Amino acid sequence: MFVDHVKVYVRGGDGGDGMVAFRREKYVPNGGPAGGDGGKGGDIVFIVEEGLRTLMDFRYKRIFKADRGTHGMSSNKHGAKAEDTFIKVPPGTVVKDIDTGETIADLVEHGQTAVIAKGGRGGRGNSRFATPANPAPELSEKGEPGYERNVTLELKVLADAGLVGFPSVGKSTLLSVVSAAKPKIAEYHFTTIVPNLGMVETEDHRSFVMADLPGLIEGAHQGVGLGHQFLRHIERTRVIVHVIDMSAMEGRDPYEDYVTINEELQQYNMRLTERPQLIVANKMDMPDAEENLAKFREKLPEDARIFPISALSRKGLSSLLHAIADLLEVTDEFPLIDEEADESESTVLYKHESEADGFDITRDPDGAYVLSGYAIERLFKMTDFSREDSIRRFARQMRGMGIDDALRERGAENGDTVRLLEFEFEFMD
Ligand SMILES: Nc1nc2c(ncn2[C@@H]2O[C@H](COP(=O)(O)OP(=O)(O)OP(=O)(O)O)[C@@H](O)[C@H]2O)c(=O)[nH]1
Ligand SMILES: [Mg+2]
Repeated sequence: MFVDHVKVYVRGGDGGDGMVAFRREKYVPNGGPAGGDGGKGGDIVFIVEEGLRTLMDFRYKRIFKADRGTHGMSSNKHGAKAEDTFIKVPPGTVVKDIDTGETIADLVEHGQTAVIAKGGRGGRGNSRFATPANPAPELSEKGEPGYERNVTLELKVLADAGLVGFPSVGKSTLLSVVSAAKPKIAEYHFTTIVPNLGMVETEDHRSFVMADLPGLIEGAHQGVGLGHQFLRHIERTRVIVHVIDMSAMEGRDPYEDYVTINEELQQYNMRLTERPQLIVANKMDMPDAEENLAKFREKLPEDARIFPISALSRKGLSSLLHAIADLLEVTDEFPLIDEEADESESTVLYKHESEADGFDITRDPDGAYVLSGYAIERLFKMTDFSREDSIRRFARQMRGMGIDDALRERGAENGDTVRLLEFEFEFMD
């Protein structure tokens, strides 16, 4: 089975915890704070590996977590940063955040990388919290939790020219005779289930990448046949090479084939029809082909560019390749069609970051106030509640975020229960 669309959960490593420690030196009874910071958690980084052609590897492994940073140590030793976790993806992988719908990365070139989930920063050790008023704080932060997100990976083949057409019209055969690619060829339909790429060189030494795409049939845009998962690949090709079986030996009319496929392209996405298209009349070695071609021509506009070939007997190929190369020279790259005006370098933007300062207050059936929100939960997870100083700092920060005021506004009074994640505390006015 060909996998070109998967959902994956990624999570950066947690930061290491900061340490509470004090210097212990001979003859110095109470040394200053000496707790080191925790190390940063590892990032989840996607990296393009040229040799990969599918997202098959993600079929069974869909959860990726990076390592956590080491905890801070005494004598102001900082914890080590965790190694980043690199995950290989094939060229043409588009990564989207499922929650925001935003495209995070468009990974094209070999070795290209994108941070998909950042590791959390290390918690600060108590040395960092020393002030003149509190020179020996019993206070350190826990590591920041790693960032997490659910993403989809979509594979969009990167090719200059894409072969489209009904099944068995000879797309793979054509690719096999103009490039070194060895796609599977057979007379049954849907022989090709994975797009194949081949490097084509014209006689005058111009080269381009040609993709042999799985056959399309009526209703493909709605998922019929191998469905529109393959139409997606066409989005990336600059020139469409529309292959038609002129022998009509399967009983279909070549002109109707032509119309049907173009309608599928258009229904899948209007903008596919903006792409320059060449028509290849294949199987011209067959008995009725000339006659069929003449009828076909009549129904098409005068200036339609039709290239009669026989992929099997290798006829008519060089003028076709020249024409494709010429067309590529005057055709720009197409941007990803479904991109929602997203040009920003947003490699690491998380949904919760945009709502970083917000928080929600709801009520449980028992009347307790329930606090939620990314920032407050993060703060909570980074607080070491076993220490007085840490608890006091947490209370200060909550006040700073406006949470106390908001609770009061909602009617909270002294002694009321407030819940946050799995913990409860009393509201104190
Ligand atoms: N006579 C003749 N047969 C051809 C020609 N090109 C391809 N064929 C035959 O047509 C059949 C289908 O060829 P493929 O190249 O597998 O067709 P395809 O378009 O890739 O088909 P799918 O992958 O199923 O979409 C095979 O039996 C080929 O040998 C040609 O120029 N002339
Ligand atoms: Mg094929």
